Amino acid sequence: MAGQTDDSKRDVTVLGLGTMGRALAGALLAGGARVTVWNRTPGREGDLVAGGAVAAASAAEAVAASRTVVVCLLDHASVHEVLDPVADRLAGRVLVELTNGSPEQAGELAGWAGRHGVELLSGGIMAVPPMIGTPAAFVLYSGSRAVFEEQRPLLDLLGESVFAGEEPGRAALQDLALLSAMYGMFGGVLHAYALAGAGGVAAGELAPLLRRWLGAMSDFVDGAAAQIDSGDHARDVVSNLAMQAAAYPGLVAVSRAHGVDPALLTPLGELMRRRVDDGHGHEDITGVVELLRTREG
Ligand code: FVH
Repeated sequence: MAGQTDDSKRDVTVLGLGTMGRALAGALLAGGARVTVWNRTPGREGDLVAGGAVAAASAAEAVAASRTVVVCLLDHASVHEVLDPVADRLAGRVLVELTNGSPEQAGELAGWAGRHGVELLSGGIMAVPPMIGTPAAFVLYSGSRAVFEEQRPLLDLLGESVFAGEEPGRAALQDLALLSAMYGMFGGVLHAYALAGAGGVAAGELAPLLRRWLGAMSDFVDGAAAQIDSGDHARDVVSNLAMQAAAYPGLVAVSRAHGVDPALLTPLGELMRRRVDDGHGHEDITGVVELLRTREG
């Protein structure tokens, strides 16, 4: 990166102007970057151009405009569809890939980038579009630490930049782990609203209680990490699994009795019961993680 000027670090191209791509481009513009944008379907760049962005006529033109190229498209296949034809132009530039994907896809793209002389940072956006550019947003990156540090002033315009490691798939792995937890929470919240609603309690009435309860229970995250990393699920147990497994069928039965499908609850209940049956009732619920591992990690 020798010879780079501060100005050249603030030239950035955004490929893909979906809901997220537009938010990314908007935050970069707001942060003072010179932004070039391109989208497969024209017409999505209007407000960005009004805000100072340059609309490129083609992906090739867009890539040529900046040393840093951010790509945020629907999926891995669309990334290759857009980038393969412009690989030669990307050589010597930094590609910041923010499309959702798997660790394996990130690894594949890292190989592709290496063969084409492209510096790759693979990112995982931990934000929804309105959060981009606010302190609530953070983005995970993997790739070369030197490239990450060089790009950081630009990346920080999107949200807090968190370096996940040099292994290409690491950001994607952490992103998907965080999304798994998010969907578990979404499932729990939806079940809670369905059950409360079946008994005549409106979601809006339950909401402040739910927010308070989930906030208090978020301490589980750190305690569970200590138990899981030590492999000692009997350490610092507050509510043992046998007790929880005994109470859990009540949630399922009451749901059924109120006409609410317990589909989102039953898998965890079955795992808890198996773990108790295997002799781990004195431990914490974190021992369930041992049943989720289908091969040695
Ligand atoms: N939006 C969100 O809440 C989440 C937050 C976390 C990160 N995700 C991931 O971000 C990627 C983009 O998501 P998005 O919300 O911008 O998605 P869309 O609004 O549907 O825009 C999709 C863009 O992809 C373009 N595109 C699709 N297929 C192709 C293709 N074959 N060739 C070129 N471009 C393609 C599409 O273009 P167009 O349909 O307007 O022509 C949009 O620009 C995604 O990975 C999320 O998982 C978002």
